[in-house]
Amino acid sequence: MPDKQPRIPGSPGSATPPVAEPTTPAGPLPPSPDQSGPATVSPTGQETGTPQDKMAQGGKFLTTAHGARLKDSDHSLKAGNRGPILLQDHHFREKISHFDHERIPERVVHARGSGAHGVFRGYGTASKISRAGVFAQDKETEVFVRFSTVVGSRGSSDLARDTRGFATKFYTDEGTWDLVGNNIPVFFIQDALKFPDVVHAVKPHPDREIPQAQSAHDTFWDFVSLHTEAQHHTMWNMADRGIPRSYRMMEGFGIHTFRLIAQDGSTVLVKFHWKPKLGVHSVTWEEAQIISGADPDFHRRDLADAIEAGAFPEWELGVQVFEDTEDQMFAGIDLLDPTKIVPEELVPVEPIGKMTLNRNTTNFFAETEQVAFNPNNLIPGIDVTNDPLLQGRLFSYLDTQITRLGGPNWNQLPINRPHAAVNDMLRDGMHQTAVHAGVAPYRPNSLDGGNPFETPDGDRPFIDHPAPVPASVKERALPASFEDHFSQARLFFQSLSEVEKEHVAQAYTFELGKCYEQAIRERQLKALAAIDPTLAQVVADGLGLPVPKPAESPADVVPSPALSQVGREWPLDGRQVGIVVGPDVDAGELSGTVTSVHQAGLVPLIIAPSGGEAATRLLGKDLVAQRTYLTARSIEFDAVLVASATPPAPDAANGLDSKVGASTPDGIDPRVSLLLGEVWRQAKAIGAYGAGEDVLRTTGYLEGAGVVTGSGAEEAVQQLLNLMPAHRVWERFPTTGRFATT
Ligand code: HDE
Repeated sequence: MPDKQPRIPGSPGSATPPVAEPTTPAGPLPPSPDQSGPATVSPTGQETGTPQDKMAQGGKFLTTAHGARLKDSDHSLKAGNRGPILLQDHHFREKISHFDHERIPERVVHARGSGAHGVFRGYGTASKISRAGVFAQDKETEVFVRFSTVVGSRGSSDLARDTRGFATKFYTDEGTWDLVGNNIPVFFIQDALKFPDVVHAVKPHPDREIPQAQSAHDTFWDFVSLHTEAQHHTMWNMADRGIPRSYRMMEGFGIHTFRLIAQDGSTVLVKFHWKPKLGVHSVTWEEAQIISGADPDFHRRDLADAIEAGAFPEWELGVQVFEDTEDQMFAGIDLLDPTKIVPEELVPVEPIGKMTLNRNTTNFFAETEQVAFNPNNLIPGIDVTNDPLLQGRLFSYLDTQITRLGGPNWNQLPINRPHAAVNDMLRDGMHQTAVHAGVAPYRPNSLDGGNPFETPDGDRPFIDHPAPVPASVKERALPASFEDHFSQARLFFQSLSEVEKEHVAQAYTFELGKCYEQAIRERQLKALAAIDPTLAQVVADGLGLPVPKPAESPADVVPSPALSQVGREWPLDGRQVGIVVGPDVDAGELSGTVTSVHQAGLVPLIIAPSGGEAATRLLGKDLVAQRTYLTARSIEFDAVLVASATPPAPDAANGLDSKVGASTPDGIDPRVSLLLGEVWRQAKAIGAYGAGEDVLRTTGYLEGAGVVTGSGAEEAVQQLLNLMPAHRVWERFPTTGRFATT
């Protein structure tokens, strides 16, 4: 890699490979500098002092799993070179048998995910309401975060319209705390007993196992239109929140109300919020669809690349704090109902710490796949409430890991090991890796000196808070306050900008249009009419159906502007700028452009007619073409800058590049024309300088909103950077006026 250009993340391995197969035996290469494995603690949380690079494979030579060196791994042991394989070929049997068992069951939900290591630093602001040490001022705690989609299987696309998981493991010195949340602050259901129902409904149909990773099908809409407590969550899914731009640009929510306990035993109720430094942003539906074909690993790549580039993703953890009253209500909102939010305008989110993700995983399976979260993992100072959804989760997670991770000792997998000393009396079981000492794993005992002892109050035990349980009867019922299924769906919709409302209407129309059964569409339209008659009307028009009359008029709601993504400006860390160049590009000027983009904290990606030595001849030895007209696609760029003329390259002639449509303006490579058309529709900033301006003129984009030019490269880059903090050129999105006054 030439050294003038910043290193572009994503290269495999930590060293550049030679063309010829290496012949000198050497030890394993170190991981890339951005990577790290789990902390080197023992299965029971003792620091081992083992250096990270001594944790995995060692030695120069290929061995069996038992360490015997092998001479030949290309040929099985046979009775003569034309004969059958011999049963005694241990290397063959071991290699094939292990391979046969490489897969473990994927998660029932949240199978597709991506993780990273980081650190959480407390601000100290929560210390007065919680005794948890993790919140203490400047206290640093290691974390591991796994983001996920809910519905799809492990290999599904990152950009399915779906809720995203946002699960954080805090390895605190008082035990592990798991905050297992989502990017949407409400859930589909109110009672955990309904979880298998909603999941069975959204998963592919059981007969044909289609569609994969989608909610646009009959069983999903059948369920949510009947079980209308799902309508609020569904509204968020149909909004742009269902297709995030990046994991780095998502909020996270604990959803349930939790209880914090202070040093003096006093309590408050809280809702947890993660606020991303980069703001909340989404892709367009067109982008989501292109991504699912062109780069299904889009979110996974974005997270890893950003960390490798040093653009460390950051979130502030905040809490909405409520008095721990007997009725657990706030302003008429039942705090135990997980389908309700409390608008931030009513109760602001108070920041209590910051999380920075700064290390990529070394091994996806060992870390991201084997990590096991559990809402039961609580620490002194943080406790649960009686939210009926949370109560059910307290059973499910421990149970699911036993199947998924093959036994009861999943806590001992390196990524799940606590960083606090463990002295439990759990023994034996499948895959036991701790070598427990002593003879008396029972209490009381005298043979092991009475160890381990129960913790006295002064030594920070976890105390189940003695919350009063109201006098009651056993019944299968929810409080009456849980019966309002529509007013907050309306509140959310009414809080969106006009463009965002158009997107919601489009999403409903698309999803319901994909259902085969008209009865299901009609039933869902009824629910929409109860939420927002204008939305119901627009969707009904789109479906060619009459709009139902609501049984009663929709509730009066006060919008919460904090729920909209439009109208603010955000930092640009790690955003990608595509710089399109043609055969006449001025390499000196281009070098300055690349440097300016990089110095602003963004990732410049040069898109040249071709790569390799041809690109070196064009760009000089200091610059590299990271993309070619053939490989580039609009979805990976947050903005595009055209730096020269872009005449057709030979590999597009006669329809050779199949992504190109038939017609293109004269003198422009059809791939460049396609790229500009897509970024235009996606409302991204577009810039040009020099002969690049003619490219925009010829393609018809020069005069449009959010299109900037400069007398020189420097000015063009600056103007482009000025546009980008708003995330999109919002005025470029078409609106119909249908939602102008609703
Ligand atoms: Fe989960 N959920 N869930 N869930 N959930 C799982 O646990 C479950 C719920 C969430 O990256 C499973 O280890 C029930 C709400 C995330 O590994 C399983 C109910 C919220 C993840 C399970 C819920 C979540 C899971 C599957 C209804 C947001 C992925 C594999 C009571 C607050 C964690 C596993 C990761 C995973 C059960 C509802 C978030 C089956 C029964 C509400 C982020 O145990």
